[in-house]
Amino acid sequence: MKDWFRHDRFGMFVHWGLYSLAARHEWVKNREKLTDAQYQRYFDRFDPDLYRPREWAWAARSAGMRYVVLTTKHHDGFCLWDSELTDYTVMNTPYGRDLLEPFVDACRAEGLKVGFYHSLIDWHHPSFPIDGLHPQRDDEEAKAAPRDLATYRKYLHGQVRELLTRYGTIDYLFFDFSYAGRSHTWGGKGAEEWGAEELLAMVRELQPDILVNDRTGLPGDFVTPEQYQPSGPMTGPDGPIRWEACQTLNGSWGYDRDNFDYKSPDLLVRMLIDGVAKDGNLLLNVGPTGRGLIDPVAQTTLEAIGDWMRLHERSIYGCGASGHVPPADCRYTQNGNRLYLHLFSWPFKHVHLPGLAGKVQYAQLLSDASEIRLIEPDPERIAENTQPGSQPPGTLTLELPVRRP
Ligand code: FUL
Repeated sequence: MKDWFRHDRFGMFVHWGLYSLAARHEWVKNREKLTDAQYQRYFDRFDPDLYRPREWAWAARSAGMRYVVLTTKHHDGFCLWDSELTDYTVMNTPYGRDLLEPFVDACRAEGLKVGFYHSLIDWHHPSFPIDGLHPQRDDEEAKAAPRDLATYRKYLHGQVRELLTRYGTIDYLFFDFSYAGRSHTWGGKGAEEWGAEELLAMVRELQPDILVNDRTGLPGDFVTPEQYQPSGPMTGPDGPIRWEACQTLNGSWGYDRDNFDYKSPDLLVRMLIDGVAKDGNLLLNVGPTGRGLIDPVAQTTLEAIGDWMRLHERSIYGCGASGHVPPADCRYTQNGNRLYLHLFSWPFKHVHLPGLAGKVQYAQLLSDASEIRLIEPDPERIAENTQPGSQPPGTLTLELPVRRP
């Protein structure tokens, strides 16, 4: 059941909430130490009149993504659904309607798996401790007020219950905030503070087939390297570990109007390939605007990735790491006995594949199915040094078109 994740490889992350109106990073409340009263201006104006989740789902699907993960609640505590446990929800903004139901419906209509992101930390809840990462960290009066963590824990668990009981099958859950290398410890050990064991047990009971990440501080079904590519396949004591790199388009998860430091489609495609070559997934983020639109640069980027995927998806879906070692600046992805060679830079004519002599029956360009000539090592030519390049024995040579097709 959970194998869809390894098969599908590519998903869309959506960071969307009140911070999309500030339009300067999803941590704006924290970075600018905004009080609840100051942050309220976004709540009072949250009215995404152009919210059409079918358009998001279509954009994801056309880019070759197979699942979408939406922030149900980010660290600012704002809830995108009609929670019975707080008034701090979309229902009390000018928009006044649940955002998750149409999202879930849109994903299903496009045949996409449905994922929820949910923050374990909450800068709005009155019982959430004010630690060094809280926007009110310098407010001595607020810090002195008693805060009952058990109350917050109950709230957190209750909300997760709502999310997992109201919208049918949810395939994926991304809890934030503890994770290897940046474990969040507000006066405790993270996992204990938010009752991770109990929380995970509830999640598994409510949605037996769901995949959950490891950011509760306890092991989960997959790990989530953030904004970096791991150096290779991941393994643990019980064998291979599922992993998924989450990456931004421009360094910000939430809509960041003045930030044009976008990664190119070419780089993003290479990240996707690099991940699959290391047996991992890519969850690529978009931060829609406060009106609910994916901004034009992100849109164009997704379309360009989609163009590539249309011709090359066979080298992504169902593929994983290969036991063969690729030449420099190349990656292999493999599905059964099909080996896909990805060239990050295009050689002038020949590419040499150590260890593959005698092992390849046929080669073709994936983009146009045109045959690629195989040059098996010829001992005589090696002796005369007329074999293309002087390659070690066992090296297969491919003759490529001079111009990248
Ligand atoms: C981080 C969060 O703090 C970021 O805002 C973002 O949601 C990222 C995916 O996870 O830990």
